[in-house]
Amino acid sequence: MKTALITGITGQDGSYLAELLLEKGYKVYGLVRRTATQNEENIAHLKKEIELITGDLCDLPSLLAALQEAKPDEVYNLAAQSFVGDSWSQPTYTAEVTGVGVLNLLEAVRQKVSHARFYQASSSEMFGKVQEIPQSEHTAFYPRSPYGAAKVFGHWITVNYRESYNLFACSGILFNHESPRRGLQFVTRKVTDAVARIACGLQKELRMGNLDARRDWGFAGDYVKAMYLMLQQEQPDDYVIATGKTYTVKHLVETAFRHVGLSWQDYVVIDPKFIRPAEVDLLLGNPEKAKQQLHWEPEVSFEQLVGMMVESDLKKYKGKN
Ligand code: NDP
Ligand code: GDR
Repeated sequence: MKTALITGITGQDGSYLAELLLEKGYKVYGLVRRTATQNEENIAHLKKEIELITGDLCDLPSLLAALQEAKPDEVYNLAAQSFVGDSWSQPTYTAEVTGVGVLNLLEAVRQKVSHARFYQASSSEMFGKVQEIPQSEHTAFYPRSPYGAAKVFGHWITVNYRESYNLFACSGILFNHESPRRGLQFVTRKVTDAVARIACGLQKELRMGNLDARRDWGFAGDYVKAMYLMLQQEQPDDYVIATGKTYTVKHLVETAFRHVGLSWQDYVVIDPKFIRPAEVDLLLGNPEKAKQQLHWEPEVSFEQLVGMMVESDLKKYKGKN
């Protein structure tokens, strides 16, 4: 039986990855932060099957202890301050968790379980200002936020540990991926949650930022399969994971409102509060390498994804008015 340690197990991706690895017969450990309130909604259904270890990416001793306890064959580093918008108001914190935190975990792996395979959650936000369309493993990085800059550090330090210490370390450069478990701050879930509330008579308007930004949106359940596949290859490498299709935020809004038979123009208000100091205008990934080498394909379309998220939010609010 293989053993995996997942950091960020309480997040969107952590919970889907834990399900996948349990299905494959892994023993799964999850690193969780000490919190004053319970925030384990995404993993509540898995609590009997996984082992949780308290630790923090910013606390090296806790990482060393976690690896000593779990002795994993595979380490998936999904933990991060992951909300781009907040990375301007908390830039140092974001750099420490999302950037230096990766180094802490790599160092702990090197010292405790140097045979283990390591996955780093890199991001299409590293591409930032458009250098090339579509973006592939060869596209230059030009991050546009403290989050993007921290992820570039995390990405390169992973490459550096692979080349310096011969660690089996991979980075997945994942484009936006969403699900009913997505945090409410992110644009897809903010929109589907608001559409459900509006349809149920619980909310009157939806305040949004830049509707012209374009994103390559996929389904988180599909994307965690790519993480697993990367660590099963003969050689460690980096891969872009994307759908190869891009849509505007406006199209997302339109699709979600249409799903409940409403017209978005009647409800959406532009609020400068949600406009970012610098924007990533266009993300469109080229997943060819992953298709060829990992035999990975996204299965859920954009329409299906938005429909799935609106339906899940509707279920929550129906009958609440
Ligand atoms: P979430 O924001 O849903 O989850 C982040 C997780 O990190 C949570 O479990 C959170 O714990 C944990 N965490 C935050 N800070 C720390 C810390 N200091 N120490 C330990 N754990 C911490 O993110 P996603 O699941 O969406 O994304 C997973 C990873 O993939 C992230 O690294 C993200 O940056 C990256 N990524 C995501 C993409 C996406 O579209 N979803 C695309 C590309 C990359 P808590 O519950 O306590 O807050
Ligand atoms: P992103 O995701 O920044 O791409 O990072 P987010 O959903 O926050 O924003 C996507 C785009 O929508 C625009 N936008 C708004 N965004 C939010 N959150 N709220 C709004 O009201 C709003 N109005 C317009 C944004 O300006 C942006 O252009 C996500 C995170 O999961 C990262 O961790 C991950 O690395 C990248 O995806 C790939």
